[in-house]
Amino acid sequence: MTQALIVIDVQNDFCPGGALAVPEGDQIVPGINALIDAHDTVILTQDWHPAGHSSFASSHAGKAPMELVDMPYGPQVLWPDHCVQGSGGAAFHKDLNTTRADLIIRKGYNPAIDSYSAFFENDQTTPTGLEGYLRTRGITDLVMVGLATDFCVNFSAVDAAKLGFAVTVRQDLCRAIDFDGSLAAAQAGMTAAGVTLA
Ligand code: VGL
Ligand code: ZN
Repeated sequence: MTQALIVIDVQNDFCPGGALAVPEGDQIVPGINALIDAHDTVILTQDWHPAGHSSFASSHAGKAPMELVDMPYGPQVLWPDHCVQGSGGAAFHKDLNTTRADLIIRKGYNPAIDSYSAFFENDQTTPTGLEGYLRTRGITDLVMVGLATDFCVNFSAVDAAKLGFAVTVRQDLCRAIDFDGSLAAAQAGMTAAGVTLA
């Protein structure tokens, strides 16, 4: 078995005080650092949007954060401006140990398409390249932790399972936005996709 740890979006904007703060988002950092020490292969993801991104409510006249819009690729939740490329909010939490990361994969850089998943943009078609990276390195098993359980962790875990990777989500090292039942739906969806929730 060749295993990688994937640390999803542990960035300032998803921590308390950030633009899209996930409750207790910062509390998972010490546990994630311990897990990083225990893994040979560590990959970090970073939500990385250009200013004016189409997932920002501020880009849609008359729309507020958490409202839905119809995009060409389907319904999209609108968010507060967050993780703008190069901003302090897009930086990793200051206590996250980023030193041992083999790869930092950025996502959400396409102005017209959001990307919750580390594997495919929200059109569920455009690849980020992570699948090829993992396969060419012979990695078969993935452990996922980070933010937010019900969005980027969920979409990454389900896509990875669909691609044939063996996926475990360490829920104790994730925190959720939990908006309108999204956490329960995500847990059901991950389980149905064959993801192990630990
Ligand atoms: C995320 C909403 C928007 C996440 C990213 O990391 O879960 N959620 N962008
Ligand atoms: Zn985002």
